[in-house]
Amino acid sequence: MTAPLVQLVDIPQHGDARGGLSVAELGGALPFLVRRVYWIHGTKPGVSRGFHAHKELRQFCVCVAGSVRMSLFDGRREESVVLDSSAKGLLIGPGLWREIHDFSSDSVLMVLADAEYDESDYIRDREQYIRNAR
Ligand code: T46
Repeated sequence: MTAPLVQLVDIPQHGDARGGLSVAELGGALPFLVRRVYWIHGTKPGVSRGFHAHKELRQFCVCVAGSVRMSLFDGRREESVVLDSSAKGLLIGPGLWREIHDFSSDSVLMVLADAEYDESDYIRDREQYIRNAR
């Protein structure tokens, strides 16, 4: 049995009558120490992003507003998931090609990463990625 590419994690919810509060902490929803946070917002209509893999980086993606579709590819199999809830985090380990499509106009995709930005960790050439994945 092959492991699924899409790994969704439940994020504890502590909302009450005042509204929502979601928590991702080490030892809870988060399996790694966070060294960087970024968020993707204001994405223009029809735009897709990503189109790369990481050699080492681990990331935890939460769509905190709106929705996006994340597609993951390991060189053989492709799986896709719609992220539309701040109660679910998508864990993306190293070595997976990712593309992000179908951004809603109000989407905010927050990404927690286990390392600082490093362009040398990216594989941005799909053909090279597929060759390496074999
Ligand atoms: C990923 C997906 C989900 C930085 O300077 N620092 C950063 O931390 C990041 C993430 C980006 N940048 C610069 C590098 C580029 O000049 O911002 C520009 C846009 O980055 P990029 O084209 O890589 O953005 P996406 O949306 O295609 O990919 C991003 C992340 O880079 C990537 O790690 O997994 O979101």
